Amino acid sequence: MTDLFQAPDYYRLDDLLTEEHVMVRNAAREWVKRSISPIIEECCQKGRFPEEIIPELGDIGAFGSYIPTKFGGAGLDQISYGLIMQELERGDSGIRSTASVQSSLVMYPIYKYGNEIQRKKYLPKLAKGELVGCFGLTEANYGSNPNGMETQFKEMDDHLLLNGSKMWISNAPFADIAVVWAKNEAGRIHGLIVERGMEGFSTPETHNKWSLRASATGELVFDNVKVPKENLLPNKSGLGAPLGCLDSARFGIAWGAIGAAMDCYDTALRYAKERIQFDKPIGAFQMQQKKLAEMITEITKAQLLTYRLGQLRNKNEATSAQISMAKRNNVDMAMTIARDARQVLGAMGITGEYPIMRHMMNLESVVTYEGTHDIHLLITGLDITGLNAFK
Ligand code: TGC
Ligand code: FAD
Repeated sequence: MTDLFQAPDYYRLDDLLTEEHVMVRNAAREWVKRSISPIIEECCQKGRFPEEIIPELGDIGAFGSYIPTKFGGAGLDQISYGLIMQELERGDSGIRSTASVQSSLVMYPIYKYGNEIQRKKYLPKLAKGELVGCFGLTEANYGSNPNGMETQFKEMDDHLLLNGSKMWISNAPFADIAVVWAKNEAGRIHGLIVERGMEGFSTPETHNKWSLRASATGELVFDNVKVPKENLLPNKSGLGAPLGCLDSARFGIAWGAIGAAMDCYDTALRYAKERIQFDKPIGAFQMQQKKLAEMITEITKAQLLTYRLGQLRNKNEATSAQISMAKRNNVDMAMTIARDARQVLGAMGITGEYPIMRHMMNLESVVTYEGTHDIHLLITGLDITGLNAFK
C-alpha cells in the first residue's frame, strides 16, 4: 500500500523550527515512508519486531540523538529528539518504543549515571545500533509503584549477586544489554548493566499481545547472576534515578503520540474526501466534519504543548509534572482521534489496508507504560495541590 501521508501543520509550527529541526524531522519522515510503511502491517499481523531496521535507526540518529557526539550521539537538542519520536510513531508506536528505550532508558542512564569507562564502552555502540538495550524497572508485583521492587543484589567479594525478575520489558527478547534497577542489601535502588550471556540471565518473550505487536516484549530473569562490580552505575541511586530516565522517555512519548494521531487524522481526512455515500463525499456531512475539525484542533493543541515543553527542556527547566501532563494529554488525544478516525472509515477502518486500527491498539500500551493515565493525573494533582495521593 502506498504511503500517502501528509503531515498536518495548521498553526504553521514549521515556522518555529530551525533548519536543523526540519532536516532531522524530514530525514526521519522519509525513512519511515521508505523503510517502515512497506513492512509494518505484516510485522504487526505476524507479531514480529523487524530487527533488520536497527542499523538504519542508528544511521538516522534515532539512537541517542541528544547524547554528545563525543560518545557517538548526534548532539541534537530536545526538540529534534521529539520530532524524531513523532515521525517514528507516525510509522508505528513499536518502532518509536525501540528508539525511545534505547535513547532515554539505556543511553541516558549510562550517560548521566555512568562513569567515563562505561560511557566509552557502551554509548558509541548503542548509538550505531551495534548493541541494543532494554530497561528493567517493572516487576510482576510492582508496576505503578516501582519503589516496592523485590529484585535485589548482594555485594560479594568480586561481584554483585543479582536475583529477581522484571516483566513487560520492551526489547528484552533480543537486547544485548539491560539497564536493571535493583535494591542493595540496605534497600537502596541502584542501576546495573547486565549483559546477555551472563550465567543465570534469561529473557523469555511475552506472547499473545493484541497491542504493540511489532515490538518485542519480554521478561528479565536473574537467577544468581554474577554481575561485575564495574557494571554498577555509580553516579546516582534511589528511585529518582530510574524516574529521571522516565522524564526523558515520557517527553519523547508526548511527541510520539502526536505522530500516531497525525497518521489517523490524515488517513481519515483523505478517506472522507473520497468516499461517496448518498451521492456526496462523506466529508461533506456535518457529523464527519465535526470529527475531523476536532481532530485537527486537538493535534494543533498537542503540537503547541510539546513545542513549548521542548523549549523548556532545552533550557533544562521543564519539570517532571509538566512532562507528565504532556504525556497524559497527548496519548489520550491520540486515542480519541484513533477511535474517531476508525469510525470515519466505516468497515474499512478495521482492516490492515489502513493504519488506524494498528495505531489504536498500540496506544492501549502507550497509555499504560511510562506511567499510566491515572498516575500522571495524580502527579499533576500533587503538583498543584501539594497533597500526595500516593502516600
Ligand atoms: P516519590 O517519593 O514521589 O519519589 C521518589 C524519589 O524520586 C524523585 N522523583 C523523580 N525524580 C526524577 N524524575 C521524576 N519524574 C521523579 N519523580 C519523583 C523524588 O523527588 C524522590 O527523590 P528523593 O531524593 O526525595 O528520594 O516516589 P513514589 O514511590 O511516591 O512514586 C511516585 C510515582 C508514583 C509518581 C512513581 O513511582 C511513578 O512515576 N510510577 C510510575 C511507574 C512508571 O512510570 N513505570 C515505567 C516503567 S518503564 C516503561 O514503562 C518503559 S516503556 C518504554 C517503551 O516501550 O517505550
Ligand atoms: P498497575 O500498577 O497494577 O495498575 C493497574 C491499574 O491501577 C492502572 O489503571 C493504574 O492507573 C491503577 N493504579 C495504580 N496505582 C494507582 C493509584 N495510586 N491511584 C489510582 N490508580 C492507580 N516497564 C519497564 O520497566 N520497562 C519496559 O521496557 C516496559 N515496556 C512495556 C511495554 C509494554 C507493551 C507494556 C504494556 C508495559 C511495559 N512496561 C515496561 C511496564 C509498564 O511501565 C507498566 O505496565 C506500568 O507502569 C503500569 O504497571 P502495571 O501494568 O503493573 O499496572
